[in-house]
Amino acid sequence: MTTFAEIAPQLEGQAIEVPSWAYGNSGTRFKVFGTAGTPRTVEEKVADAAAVNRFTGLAPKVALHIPWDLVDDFAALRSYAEDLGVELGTINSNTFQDDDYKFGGLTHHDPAIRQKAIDHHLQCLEVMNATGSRDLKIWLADGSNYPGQADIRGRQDRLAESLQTIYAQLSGDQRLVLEYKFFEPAFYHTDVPDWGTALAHVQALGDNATVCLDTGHHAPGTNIEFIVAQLLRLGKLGAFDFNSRFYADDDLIVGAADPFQLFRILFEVIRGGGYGPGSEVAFMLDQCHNVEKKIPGQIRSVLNVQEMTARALLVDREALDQAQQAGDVLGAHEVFMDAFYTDVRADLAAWRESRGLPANPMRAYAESGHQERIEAERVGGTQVGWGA
Ligand code: LRH
Ligand code: MN
Ligand code: MN
Repeated sequence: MTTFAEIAPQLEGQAIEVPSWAYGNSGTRFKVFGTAGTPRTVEEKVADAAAVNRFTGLAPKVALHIPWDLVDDFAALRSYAEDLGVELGTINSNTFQDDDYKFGGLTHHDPAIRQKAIDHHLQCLEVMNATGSRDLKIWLADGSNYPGQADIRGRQDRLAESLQTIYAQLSGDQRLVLEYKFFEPAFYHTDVPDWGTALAHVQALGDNATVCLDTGHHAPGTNIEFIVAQLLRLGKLGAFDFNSRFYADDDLIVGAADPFQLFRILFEVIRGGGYGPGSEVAFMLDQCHNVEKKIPGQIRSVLNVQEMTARALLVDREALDQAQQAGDVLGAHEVFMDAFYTDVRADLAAWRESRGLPANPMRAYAESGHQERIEAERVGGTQVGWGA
């Protein structure tokens, strides 16, 4: 049996990037509920991310979405973030909210619109140069609603060309990370619907292009940990967008819907060398908090990832290997489940305290008065939101 004390050193340095858009208002196509204390500026979003890091020690970077987080001076935003103890992380492009992209962006049949989408990505690269970000994350809403509406094959060819043009402009250790999603907003076909398509494109680009796996972007029943194992095996798992889902792309708190799935994913990450020093996999959250408070929602999320990481590290790999080699099906399963069922909360609390962090970050935040302060301070101005 592996003990918590044995795995504790491996929890050191765990970093989960938080998305700026988690702090803004969001909702469904039915309603966006405003929340007291919601940021009015990009700086206030960064400040909220910094609060999550202060209470947990787990979130040293905040991802930005362009143009939602467009500011005049990214170098200034960078030093503002650094003064608060966080860095600016992944830059996410956005070609899904401009009328010109009604029929696609990087895949569009009209070269002028395609060029506009390419230029947007080149602008994102400039932002990255100023923020010091490593990753350009591309998710495309491109697709079609009706059979016959679009030339599926032609769109793949144009996508490959557009990505090539963007990739050619990466500098230093910058990476292009391509995210897939099986449907929505397009309902018949999506141009990057699955990990196979994403992999085909990034493999054609080169070493600095990898795949982003958003846990909410799969059909029900998909074995996501298998995809993790395969992409790691091929050296092509670049990033996670963590969240959880009951039905579609729900963007709920990671680990809330299916903690066991999160455990299985993290086990494969660890098994495949995607965790710890030397790993290049970016752990990111991609979530919205529609009805709950946003900062505690993010604190809960990073703690869920930490908790399941600890449990996945607890799998007795030697015993598992022996049982597997012996063909001991139920023995192997038991080793796996023993780790999953181990409650690590008390150990984690003590571990946090030994590092000068609150034993219970959720309670510490609730008792800190921080929420009341931002609710009182942030009156006037316009609250930012998904799309603002
Ligand atoms: C698309 C997606 C993608 C976007 C984000 C806001 O569903 O997961 O990562 O950038 O949501
Ligand atoms: Mn995502
Ligand atoms: Mn999504």
